[in-house]
This record gives sequence, C-alpha cells and structure tokens, in this order.
Amino acid sequence: MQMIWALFTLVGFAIGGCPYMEGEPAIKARQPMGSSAEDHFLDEFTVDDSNSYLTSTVGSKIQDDKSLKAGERGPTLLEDVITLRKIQHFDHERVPERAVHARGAAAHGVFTSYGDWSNITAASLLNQTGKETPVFVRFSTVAGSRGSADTVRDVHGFATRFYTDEGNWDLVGNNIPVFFIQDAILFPDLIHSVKPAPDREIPQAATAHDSAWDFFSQQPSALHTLFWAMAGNGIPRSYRHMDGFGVHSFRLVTNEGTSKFVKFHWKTLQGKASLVWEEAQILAGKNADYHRDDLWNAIESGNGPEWEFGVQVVDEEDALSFGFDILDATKIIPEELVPVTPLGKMKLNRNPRNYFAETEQVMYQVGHVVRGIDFSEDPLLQGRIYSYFDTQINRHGGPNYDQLPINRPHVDVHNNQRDGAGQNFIHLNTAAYSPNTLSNGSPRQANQTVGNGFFTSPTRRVEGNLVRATSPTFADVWSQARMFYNSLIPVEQQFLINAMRFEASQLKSEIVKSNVLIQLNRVSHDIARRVGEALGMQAPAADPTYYNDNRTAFVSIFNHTLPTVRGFKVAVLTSDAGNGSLSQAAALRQAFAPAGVSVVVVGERLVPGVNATYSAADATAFDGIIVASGAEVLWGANATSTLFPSQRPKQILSDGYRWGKPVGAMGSAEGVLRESGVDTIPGVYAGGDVQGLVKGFVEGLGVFKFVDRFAVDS
Ligand code: HDD
Repeated sequence: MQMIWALFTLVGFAIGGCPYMEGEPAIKARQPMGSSAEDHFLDEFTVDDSNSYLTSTVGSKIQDDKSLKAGERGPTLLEDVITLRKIQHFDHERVPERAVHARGAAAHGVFTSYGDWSNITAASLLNQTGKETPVFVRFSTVAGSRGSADTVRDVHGFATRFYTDEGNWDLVGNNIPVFFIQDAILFPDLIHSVKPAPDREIPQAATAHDSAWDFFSQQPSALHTLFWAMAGNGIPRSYRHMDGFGVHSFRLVTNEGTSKFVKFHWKTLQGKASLVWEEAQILAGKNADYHRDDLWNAIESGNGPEWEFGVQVVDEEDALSFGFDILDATKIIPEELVPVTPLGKMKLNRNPRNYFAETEQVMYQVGHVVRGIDFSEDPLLQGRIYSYFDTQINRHGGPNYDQLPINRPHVDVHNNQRDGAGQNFIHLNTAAYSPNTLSNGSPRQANQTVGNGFFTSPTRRVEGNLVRATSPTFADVWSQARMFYNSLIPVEQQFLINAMRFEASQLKSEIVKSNVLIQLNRVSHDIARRVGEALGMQAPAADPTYYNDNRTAFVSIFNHTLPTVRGFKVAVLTSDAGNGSLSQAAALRQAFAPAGVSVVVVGERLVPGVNATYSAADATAFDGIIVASGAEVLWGANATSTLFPSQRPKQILSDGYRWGKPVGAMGSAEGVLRESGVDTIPGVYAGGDVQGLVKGFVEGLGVFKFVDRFAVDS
C-alpha cells in the first residue's frame, strides 16, 4: 500500500511541478479516506496554481508569454520550444468523444448500505449497516455528440462507479429499464441508425429521421424501449428526477457460493418528473446545459440528489416462470411480480473540480464487477463486457486507462501487466510473470473458490450446441410495450402518441412510415390509428395477437406528486416601475427558502434585487411563475418595450401555464392571469398574502405538471 501511495506522490510531482512552486504545495499529504468532509480521494492529484510562476511542462520558469522572434517584427524561431510545446499540447487537448453517451455530466457522492446483505451477496459494500462507499456517477444522453443539448429526447445513461474496498464495481445503466436489442451484435446497427445521416450529418441528437425508424420497425425488439423514450422518460425534468436501472439480469453470489438472479434499480428520492416536449425543444436552444446546470446547482446549494438502491431477486430456476425470459433485456419484471428490496441509498454531494480529468476521463466498464456480483447469460450483456474495455483503449490511446486518477480503485493493484502508453507506475518486481519463485510467488493467486477473489458463481453451468440464433423465449417483443402503454395515464399516453407523430411525420420514406404503422399496430390498433391520422395514412386492420390488458403500477411519471421540491426555481415577474414589486419579490424569496426553492426575480433591468432580465428570461427556465403586484404595468400599454421582446412578461406567464406549471399572481397583478389566458383551475394561485400563496404554490410545485391543461384526443 505504502509503495503505491509513494508512487502516486511521484506522479503528482510530475503533474504539479511542485519543486518550483511557491506558496501552498500542490501535493497534499494523503489523509485516511473519510477523515473529514473535505477529504477526497482525488485531492492528491489536484494542482493549485494560485501564487505560482508560469513554468514549462518540465518545470522551468517562463519569463513571459511572448514567442521568440528574430527581431521584434520577425518570424518566430523553430528553437522556441516554449511556444512549440504549448501549441503542441493544445493541438492534442481532445480525446475521442464517447461513441455513444458523449454528452453528459457527473458528480461524486456516497453510497450507504442499509444493512448486512451477506445472505444474498458477498459484495463487501453491502455487508454492514451504515457502510459507506464513495461513488462517481455520470448521467448522459445516448445519440448526441459531446456539445449537443441536454434536453433532446433520448434514453439517458445512469452510470455508477462504486469505489469499494474490494475494487471498483461499475453499474452502467440507463434511466429506462429495457433496451432496444437483445443481442450485442446488433449494437453497431442500432447506433448507426440513430446517429445523424452519414452524408450530411443531420439531425443531431434526434431519432426523428428515416434510418432510426427504419431500424425500429425492422427490429421490433426496439419497440418497448422506444415506447419508454417517447413517453416522459425520454425528456426528464433533470437527472435528479429519473430512476436508474441495471437493465440486464445479473447475479448476486454469497460467500457460500449460492447465487440468484437480480435486477438492479435506482429509485429517485426526488420523484420522477418530466418536461413536456415543447419545453424540452425550446430549452435545447435557450439553455443547452439545462440538466448539467441543474445537477451542479443542486449540489452547490446543498440539495444533492438521492436515490434508493434496490434489487429484484429471482431464483435461478424461475428465470422462465413469468411468461418471458429474464435473460431478455427487452423485458421488465413487473414489481407486482417481484418487489424491489431496498438495499441502500446514494447521495451525490460533490461536483467535479475538472470536467476533463473527471467526467470526460471516467471510463466505466460493465466488466468491472466485484466479488459477490456476477454476470448472467443475457447475450446483450455478454457483448457489452467486451465493448467497454475495448473502447477505452481507443479513447485513452493505450491500455493504462485504469491508472487515471478517476479510474483508480481505492485498493492496491498487483498483477503482471506491464508498460504501455502512459504507464504511471514504477513496478519494482522484476519477475513479472506467474508462477515465479524469484518474487516469492507474488503476486499470489487469491483463493479461486470461496472467500477471497472470486466473483463467478460456482454453481453456474452452461451447455448447448453452438448456434447463431435468438432463443424462442425472446420472441414476444410486443406484449410488454403494450403493458407499458396500458400503465400510463391518458394524458401521458397522449404525450407518447404526440411524440410518435412528431417523429414519424418527419420521415421521408413511405415504406418506413408504413412499416412503423404495422409494428405499432401489433402493440395497439388505437396507437397505430392515432399516429396514422397525423401521417395521413390508414392503420392496418387490428392485429390482436399480442394485445393484452396487463398493467404495472410503477411506470407512470405523471400520476404522483413529488416527495420534495428542493432545488426547484420559481420566477417572480416584477417591474421597477411597479409599486413595490421588488420588495414583494424579496419577501417571496424568503418565504420559499425553507422549502429549498430558489426565487429568480425577473425585471426590465438588472437593478439591485433583480436576477434576470425579460430580455433573457424564458418560462422554460422555471418550475413555476408568479407575477408580483405592481408588475401588471407590463401587461397594459407598457407591454411593448425596447428592453425586451414584445409581450415577453405575458408570454412567460402564459407559456408556463400552457406547459402545466403552477402559476400565480399577487394583489393588484391578479388581473393579468385572465389577460394571459390563465383559467382558474388547479395550479393557479392568487392572493395578497405572501405566506399563504407560497404554501399553496409549494404544493403546486410538488404536483409539478397540472395535466388537465393538456388536450387528449381519441
Ligand atoms: Fe453502452 C457507453 C449504457 C448497451 C457499448 N453505455 C455507455 C454509457 C452508458 C451505457 C450509461 C456511458 C457511460 C459513461 O457515462 O461513460 N449501454 C448502456 C446500457 C446498455 C448498453 C444500459 C444496455 C442494457 N453499450 C451497449 C451495448 C454495447 C455498448 C450492447 C456494445 C456492444 N456503451 C458502449 C460503448 C460505450 C458505452 C461503445 C461508449 C463509451 C463507453 O462505452 O465508455 O462501449
């Protein structure tokens, strides 16, 4: 252990150029993990440039930042190594973005086990009540490139690294519990179909194009996941408001070697919440960093998000007893059949200090499991195990990516892997092979059967002829898509149909459109008919083989109120011409604070007390909108101003209302509600009493979307 930390220090020296620095040393002495709230495992890799001189990459002080020229007006010299190296380093600043999930944001946190779960797993992070394990979690969208907008419609990645005391465990999941395909060999096809067209590279981060729906309709295993993505799960309110899933069945294995199948779940303790499509689209332009911002701000304001971690446990012999195969990643196990047992809780409480070093360089791998956790025979999972190891070599440029600070396990690493690009360690063992006698047999093999060092379930057996085939137990890919749709409330079903109308109406190929209707019709004639209507096409005759009335209680996003509204933002619309609207905004800010809701005061100018101008503010940025008394002056003759686009205050209020948000008006401003098309139905708050209004409004924020405001067709 000591040797490893000594080496870390050496590495840090090279990075920090410590001997030449003045003031605070860049390399801090390592403290035991968790000794104080400030203590963090990346601390020793940080570089503190405050109070320092500029140096070259090898530590020589640099006099100034001008290039070396032959005469003041002459050309720069080839011998100017300072300039050459600086430009060269810049030229190589980027690494390849992730082939999928390129756009994302991450945070540090801690996982706490609720108990000693050694009855179901030998995983050390779960073997003690209250045991804490550091985590690093990255959220992402799948299809867009690294600079794409956060609120595009997509499946969202939810990748968690547990730095356990027995090595790293990466649970690389999504916010949707199922996947488009059943076999990893189809992954490149899926991704090629959803990525932008190869000739013109459009559209960015969107599936509203022919190749995506061509694939979806030719490969109907995609339908179930597609339904989840077309519903609210594709456009969450924030990363904080989505669940996470391991998707595949994995195995938990005990110290005694017994194993069971499990599905892993992260249940958001903020409650599930989703945007509506128009909001999401506008946000993509108004604030492409909306989710990134939200996560960062929530953590900085002490409202770090939390998730409960749980498992559905299934006996090995029950793998086929639910009417589908639990090795098929296009299926959920409805929680009515197997409830989720909560095992622990995760809280994110620390933002990265450097996006590139941490978020961009974190390299998750499905193959990173720890003792007590094992794979299943799910063919999608099997292929993933290879892909993640391989892709990191492409991104990092060599095999030593696990040595990067964010990727290092928090335990010693001893093996005979050597050298390679970017090797950080100075291995002292000259007998880098096994077995050996020259190094006393070290590193020695850990016991392969019980106790130290196994993660493969000893009872696992496989047999069979070699076949390239899909198991007949994977054949029904329509029934669960139907069950998902049945389980949504009517307005949510409408959102899903609207999303399909939006996407399918942009398809150019008549054949693809017709194939889409054929597949939708296998799930529901009603869906095919309603989507077809927007396409000006007749749905095929009902195809009822997979029609069913099954429902599950745990998939709707719009059927519940949120357990907390902490981290939400409310706009208070004011006018500096209005009588006292700014002081009322200040009172509202104070009244919202105990609920963890922040107030953004919007005004014509950035005068003291105003946080945003009408010229920049937009309803998409807020979870609720209140017009302060006095601001009604901006509705009448003053609705047009050169300081903001015409009618902007009214637009903020009416958009917020239209998108289902709680809205309100105080005192003399009450009249603007009707004037802005706001009817007095649930989620509209009026009155002169700040405390009274805020109390009702906080409840309205918990409802989040007042769904009666959206039309449903039939
Ligand atoms: Fe994947 C990244 C999730 C199937 C190949 N995947 C990646 C990330 C997430 C997922 C969250 C981003 C990790 C991060 O934040 O760095 N992927 C999934 C889920 C799947 C899935 C839940 C199905 C259940 N993936 C899947 C298959 C393959 C891949 C079948 C290949 C055969 N995935 C990759 C990859 C990526 C990746 C190309 C790109 C960057 C990376 O791995 O680190 O290897």
